Amino acid sequence: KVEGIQKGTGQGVFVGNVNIGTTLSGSTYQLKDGTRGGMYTTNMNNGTSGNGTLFTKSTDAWGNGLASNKESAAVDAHFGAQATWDYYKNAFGRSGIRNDGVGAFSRVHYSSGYVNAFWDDQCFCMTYGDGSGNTHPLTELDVAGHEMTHGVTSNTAGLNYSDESGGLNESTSDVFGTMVEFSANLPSDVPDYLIGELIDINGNGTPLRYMDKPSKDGSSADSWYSGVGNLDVHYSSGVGNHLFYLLAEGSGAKVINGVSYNSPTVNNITVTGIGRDKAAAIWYRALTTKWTSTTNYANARAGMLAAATDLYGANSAEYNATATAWAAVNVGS
Ligand code: ASN
Ligand code: ZN
Ligand code: CA
Repeated sequence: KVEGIQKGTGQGVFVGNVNIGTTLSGSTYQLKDGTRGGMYTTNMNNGTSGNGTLFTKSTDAWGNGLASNKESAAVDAHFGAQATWDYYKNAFGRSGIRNDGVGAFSRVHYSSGYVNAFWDDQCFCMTYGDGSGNTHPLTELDVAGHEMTHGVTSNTAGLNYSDESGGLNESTSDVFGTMVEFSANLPSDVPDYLIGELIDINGNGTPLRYMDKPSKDGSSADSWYSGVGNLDVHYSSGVGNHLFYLLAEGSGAKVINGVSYNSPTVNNITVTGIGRDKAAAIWYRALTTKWTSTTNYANARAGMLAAATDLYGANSAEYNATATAWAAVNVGS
């Protein structure tokens, strides 16, 4: 084989069998994408500082699907970074998190028993813990898309991570994490409007969040009220997540890829969905050209209406659906 860009095979804990971008250097394969801005994946080996050690091996087949194989979570993370890159590139022509052609790197096996994942603007890197008992890595695809979208948000609107803007920041990450999941359309991670449905973070098989009816998690807001911004940002995000679900799919009962949803609305307003690609396009345009660090939910509505006008025209069906969907979560009705 010629040195340089390769297409390897991987079996992740959650992604199943996938193709991943790798590199051949001498006779050693590296978990480093020869395209997509050179993104790569490293092993923290339970440490918490430094950039970790690049995964390398003598063959180009990585992981075995089991969390006990240290490469498996790396395959998930590497695929997650690749799928997030591809989604933003294909949907919006965005080249990486900063739109500068540089791929972020990913670190897996961070700390021990660490039940979280996070984006860091300073290292321009993604980090994943191995979860409870080091047997449930946090390397699910919608989590990868969620976390890397925090980088997109901080390089665009810069939504402050508190008050209503913080909820909108979190919601932006859930929206595009979900869009990444739909775009990858993996048989072993069938796309849905649930967040973290595979990592069993609650220990009882339930997902972390529900976009059709956010209050199903016991804490998130389904609609706006004065003071919603005082909630933790992972709960005030419910207003935005519910708005996105309604705009994409519409109100009421619906089955998508075998999952049943039932999305309520304020005053029983009926919302007819415009599809997730258009809903995401309106959201992305608002995020990148309308919203600022202090945008609250009322401002978010105004920005999305302006974005819908730019993309589809004033009083287009898409504009009107955006207005109706915001009213259905008690914003600007
Ligand atoms: N996983 C958390 C989140 O993205 C970590 C954080 O950065 N707050 O919301
Ligand atoms: Zn987040
Ligand atoms: Ca999901």
